[in-house]
Amino acid sequence: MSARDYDLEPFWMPFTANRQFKAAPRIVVAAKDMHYTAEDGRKILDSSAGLWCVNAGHCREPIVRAIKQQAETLDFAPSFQMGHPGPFRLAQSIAQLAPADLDYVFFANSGSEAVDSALKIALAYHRARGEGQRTRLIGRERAYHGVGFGGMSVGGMTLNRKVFGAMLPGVDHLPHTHNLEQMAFSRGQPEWGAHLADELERIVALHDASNVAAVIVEPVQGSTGVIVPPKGYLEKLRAICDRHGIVLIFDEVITGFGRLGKAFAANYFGVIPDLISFAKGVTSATVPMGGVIARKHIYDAFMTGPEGIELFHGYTYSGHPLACAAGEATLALYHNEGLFENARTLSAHFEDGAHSLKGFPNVVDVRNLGLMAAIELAPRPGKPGARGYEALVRCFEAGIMIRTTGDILACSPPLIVSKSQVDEIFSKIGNVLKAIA
Ligand code: PXG
Repeated sequence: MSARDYDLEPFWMPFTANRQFKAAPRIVVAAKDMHYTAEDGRKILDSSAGLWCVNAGHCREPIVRAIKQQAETLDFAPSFQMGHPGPFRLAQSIAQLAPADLDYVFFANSGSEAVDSALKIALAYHRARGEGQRTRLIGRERAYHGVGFGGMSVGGMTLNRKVFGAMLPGVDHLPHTHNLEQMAFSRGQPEWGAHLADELERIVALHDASNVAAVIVEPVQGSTGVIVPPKGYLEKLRAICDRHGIVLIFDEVITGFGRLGKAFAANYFGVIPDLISFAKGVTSATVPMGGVIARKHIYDAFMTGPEGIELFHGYTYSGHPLACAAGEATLALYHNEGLFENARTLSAHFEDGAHSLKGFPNVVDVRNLGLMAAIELAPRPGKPGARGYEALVRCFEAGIMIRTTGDILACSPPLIVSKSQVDEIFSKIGNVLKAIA
């Protein structure tokens, strides 16, 4: 192991067992294409695209060049009462990728900010139309929408909420759709579960639709372990929202920019929300960026009001020049290299690879869509998460980076992944599963 010229101690790590990690750290010091380099020089195959975000692969030359050039030319420009070309250009490219009618783009700097922006836009939209009493928000169990107070409130991962107080008032949660008895080892969308969308009707009836502002869902739930929507489920949510004038938000922070082989999950499923939150893949994670894409009727509702500032919301770094330069170069690279198509083409092989782990020790489910897959392990009695964590550590030792949530192992490789790298991912995970009790 290389000698470190820094201390591990003062850094308070996010979402990490600090004491456990610092006792046996896994530090990466460089990355290129599909691989990280660990501090001892070992190459680690990145099967999780970092945290579901490095969709173009690591340190890609055109993106690096664009960021360098931008840093030398215009480091920062205020985005309040001023502009620079970056966000105008990038918004146009994003709107072209999004389904028709999703034409207006607001920029933030992370997925959490994107989600809170989307929730605020939904509330302000109703207010602008004279329906300001529509304030209730509906999320879903097991959802991850980031860590802001809005995203946490509509989110549904218990440990992310448990110690942070009362959160936003007026929030309900749909049931999650994960049910091992009904859908274990489904390939792609499960047949069972569309009826769970009817719960939305029940919640709306309870409060009366006139009080409900928005429903937010991840089209495929990522963080909680790749929960794929049952066939017909998203269509039902869309129909119920239409029936009651409720804004439907797809949180596409993970599913956006090619993860399912199309630009957005909305394109993939053919279900068109009113707002999309995005982040991660927009810059392939090279510079932090997030945002919201709005349908025309939402934007128009703001623009037909009285003269003046239409949306009292924004960030110092909204449309930051470096993020915009990175975003433009990233979208060009996705296009030039056909990376969404690559994801689409490879997804059947990826599905076969993931499902080849059926029957391995402790595997209770395998599920997948596009280039997302999860392998769920039975927990060790009385020690939830221990088996998953050991799998993560052993995979890293075997030269592959995976992501775990509890005892669920998740894979979501960069979209440049090759067939043989897909094979390597699942054979290494298989070897680890055979080795751990
Ligand atoms: N929405 C969704 C759907 C996400 O997946 C966020 C919002 C928040 O994004 P920021 O940029 O504020 O982190 C996310 C983030 C994991 C993992 O391993 C997932 C995320 C972030 C970190 C780890 O599951 N998703």
